[in-house]
Amino acid sequence: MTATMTEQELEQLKYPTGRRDPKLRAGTPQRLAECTAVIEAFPRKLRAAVGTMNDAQLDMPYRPGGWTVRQLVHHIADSHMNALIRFKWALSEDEPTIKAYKQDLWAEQADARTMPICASLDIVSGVHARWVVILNALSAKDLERGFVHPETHRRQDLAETLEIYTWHSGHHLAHITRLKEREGW
Ligand code: NI
Repeated sequence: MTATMTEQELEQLKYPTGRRDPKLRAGTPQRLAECTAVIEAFPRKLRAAVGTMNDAQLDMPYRPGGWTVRQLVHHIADSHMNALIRFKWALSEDEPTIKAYKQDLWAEQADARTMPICASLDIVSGVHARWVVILNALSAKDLERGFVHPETHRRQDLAETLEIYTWHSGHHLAHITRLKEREGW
């Protein structure tokens, strides 16, 4: 697969659910409910996807040159912890400037490369449980609250942010489930 991989095959491995549509905003009550359902179901789906994998399988890159499944699971915890904090900042302060983090360097640190995934599965479960309670309490006005990115200086509201993490959940879950399909695990 590696030697003859086309651009299109690599794109498919990198973006198994497609690239994120940057125009999407969870701005209607129906879409908010759909995204909340994805956020709520995700920890269970992630556990189901990785629950059958042994250590050798967890240390396999999900694509050539990509993170291992272990790094992916720890990355999801890193990313969604930051996401919950961004929601809480935006809901408690006026247009706060958030703290960016270097996700590639976080994924290279010892915890992400070597630790059993159970700690991060528990983080994801806890973070998503709290996130869902917040999402269920959001008003239309709350969804328009936002934060500012320190590097791009771009303002991002919570309706857009929720779409990003709805996509992000399915994106990484598909990395794992597609790898298992390809490997026949
Ligand atoms: Ni990611």
